[in-house]
Amino acid sequence: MPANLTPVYRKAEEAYRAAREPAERLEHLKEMLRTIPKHKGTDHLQGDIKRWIKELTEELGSGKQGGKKKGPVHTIRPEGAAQLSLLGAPNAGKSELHAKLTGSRADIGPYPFTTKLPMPGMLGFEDVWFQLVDLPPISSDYIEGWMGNSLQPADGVLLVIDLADPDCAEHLQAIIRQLAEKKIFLHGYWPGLRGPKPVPEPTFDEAGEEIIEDPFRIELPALLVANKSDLVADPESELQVLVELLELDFPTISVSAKTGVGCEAMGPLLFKALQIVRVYTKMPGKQPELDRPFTLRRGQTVLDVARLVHKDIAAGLRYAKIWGTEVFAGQQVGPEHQLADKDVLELHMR
Ligand SMILES: Nc1nc2c(ncn2[C@@H]2O[C@H](COP(=O)(O)OP(=O)(O)OP(=O)(O)O)[C@@H](O)[C@H]2O)c(=O)[nH]1
Ligand SMILES: [Mg+2]
Repeated sequence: MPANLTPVYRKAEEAYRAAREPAERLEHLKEMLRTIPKHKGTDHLQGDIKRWIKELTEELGSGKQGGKKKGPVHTIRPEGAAQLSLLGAPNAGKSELHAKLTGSRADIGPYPFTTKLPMPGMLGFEDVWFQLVDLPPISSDYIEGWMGNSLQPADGVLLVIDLADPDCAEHLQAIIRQLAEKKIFLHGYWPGLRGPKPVPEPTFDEAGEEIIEDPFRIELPALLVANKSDLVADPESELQVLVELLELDFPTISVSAKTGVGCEAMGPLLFKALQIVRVYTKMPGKQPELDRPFTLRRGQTVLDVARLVHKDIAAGLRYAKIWGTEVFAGQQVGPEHQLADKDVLELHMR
């Protein structure tokens, strides 16, 4: 990636990366294209930006003529504490697992390529909801062109394999290769399991300019979900062999979507892996609202909760009173105080 990119461009790029709504991302992409220095060194990047603008414009059905027919939706708007996408080879059991975990009516078929479009569903754990998105399969010779778009809002991936399939190692390698071609990279760093992915040391080109990362690269933590455990005699050792053979560094879980064995562990595992923190708010002198927590991640602060409540509250926030496991009851804390699971917060404004 060439450097020599202006601060204005970098700002647009940062905004693009932070945006989750497709319409918002499209705006930032246009700003990136407008502000990118136009020279040979940025040709490649300009091409990428144009391609993404085209894809998103199609996705949003807002072609130049305005009257273009709206196509199917490939990007699911995130809801709940996190969005997890189900990826895997044809017939691995993604849809059956989706149906089992979320109660969805995902199409399930004993033949490959049953699922054609993304389908959301919600998996509950205690008072937290995770959004699971069932997706079409990836095979050695096919991946949907819009897969990158679809994975943009995802917080993580459930990489579903059919443990009973003798070709499952090859399928897995093919999937990783197909994703890499779309600049999608899976890793095993879930913040609550192995800690967050280390930030690489900066690298420099011959001219001493910092080489910056490709803005369109997607990196996601993945969980290897070994499905159809009901069809193998010893799922754990089978899984172990596969992990060692392919030198995979993803955390694993073995399940049977058919019998439900192992499925109950998914919610608690995601909760831990993503370091979800639940926060309940209360009004002074009133009981906290315990039915609907705000969900954040470990490391997020009182100010982040205020932002979730309302931007005016965030703007006027002075301090909070807090009840929880890591504080004195009713302790007064500032906007930057980091929250712990099940904290109760009373926000005070200027
Ligand atoms: N024995 C057994 N069969 C399963 C299990 N999970 C799924 N199946 C079966 O495997 C076949 C494929 O399941 P699907 O859920 O449609 O697979 P998929 O991965 O969504 O397939 P595509 O949509 O083509 O990518 C169906 O016949 C399911 O009933 C399982 O845990 N055990
Ligand atoms: Mg399916």
